Amino acid sequence: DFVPTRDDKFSFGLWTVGWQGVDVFGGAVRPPLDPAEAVHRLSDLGAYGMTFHDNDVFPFDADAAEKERHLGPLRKALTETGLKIPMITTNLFSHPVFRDGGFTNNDRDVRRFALAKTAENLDLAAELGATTFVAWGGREGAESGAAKDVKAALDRYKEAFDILGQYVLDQGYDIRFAIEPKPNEPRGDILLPTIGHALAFINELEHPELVGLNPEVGHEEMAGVNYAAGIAQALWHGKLFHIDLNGQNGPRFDQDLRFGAGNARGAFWTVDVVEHTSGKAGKYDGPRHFDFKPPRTEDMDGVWASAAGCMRNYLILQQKVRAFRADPAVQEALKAARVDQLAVPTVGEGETLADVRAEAHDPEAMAARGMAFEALDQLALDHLYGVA
Ligand code: GLT
Ligand code: MN
Ligand code: MN
Ligand code: MN
Repeated sequence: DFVPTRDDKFSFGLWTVGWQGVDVFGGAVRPPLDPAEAVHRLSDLGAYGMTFHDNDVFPFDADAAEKERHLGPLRKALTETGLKIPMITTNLFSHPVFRDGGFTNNDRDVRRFALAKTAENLDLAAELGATTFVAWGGREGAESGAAKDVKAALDRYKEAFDILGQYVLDQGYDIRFAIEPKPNEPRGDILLPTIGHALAFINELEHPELVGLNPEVGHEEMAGVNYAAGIAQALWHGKLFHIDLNGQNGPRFDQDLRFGAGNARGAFWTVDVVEHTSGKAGKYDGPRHFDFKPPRTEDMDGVWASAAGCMRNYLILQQKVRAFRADPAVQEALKAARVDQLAVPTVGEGETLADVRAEAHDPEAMAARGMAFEALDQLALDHLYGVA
């Protein structure tokens, strides 16, 4: 049981299992991970895809020949295993040149360099068959007030997506962009800090249809908001292009725990939304992508145990949410909670607001009815805690 297969569509960032444990307080605790080995290990564990930043695979200053020296073995491993590259992203945050960000850097030269670096990586994405291009703007932001003219920065952010979107169209690439919000870390305040900010921003773009979201569990929880509700809204807008699954314990530094660790109840509802939302919102059918950091306590065995744990926890929760939805007691409790009524338009077909106003309303009678949500939620917890 709980053995992942390719059909589960699990994918991992190369930078997750490849994280050497470098943090602000200490250096590497693990050796570098060869991308080709990562492909084989992830494939053996049951993943279907791996994702990466340009500089996870080849160095920042690599020329064409050096890039190919690094890409060759990766391509070979992909062919050997059948593992996919569903998503690629650009590192616009590690090199000192990006100290003030890429697309919104105050320094125009840096912005032009960031655009060129990203376009080059789009070519690679198209070549490797990636259809999603994540844009995490971790360095786009500021620590202080006057340093960043937020309105001008948003002009430049829009300019970048407009130009890159046009490039994708001109090249005929089958690629869509997915913005990944985050409230802070590494910058004091990051632009497009939450799902909501990013959704509103996308409406201002020249090609909004090309741009959606890659929400991360931990990033939304750092902002104190509900991830499952956030991705449900992104789905409702047709903008859930990709997801970063991991674990977090409330508003604190970005923990990037393995999926299912941290806020377990939040993880239950996350899987419920990913697996079951229907109606106007439709269903998410993209990769179940894990963006976690195996804790610095672990050696490489611990890294693979942590990666396997992400998938195992997803499958455990998938079984639990399915059992929850199928449980007759739950279906009864959903009715008692009038969840089905919410799917019915408030004003019926052929009716007008005037009909509603003309109707006799009895707010005291309505007010007397409890919502029966606690009994329903207890059934959910019974399923989550394994006693249903
Ligand atoms: C970085 C960040 C992640 C993003 C990655 C994509 S890089 O590790 O912390 O949340 O998803 O750029
Ligand atoms: Mn994170
Ligand atoms: Mn991260
Ligand atoms: Mn992420």
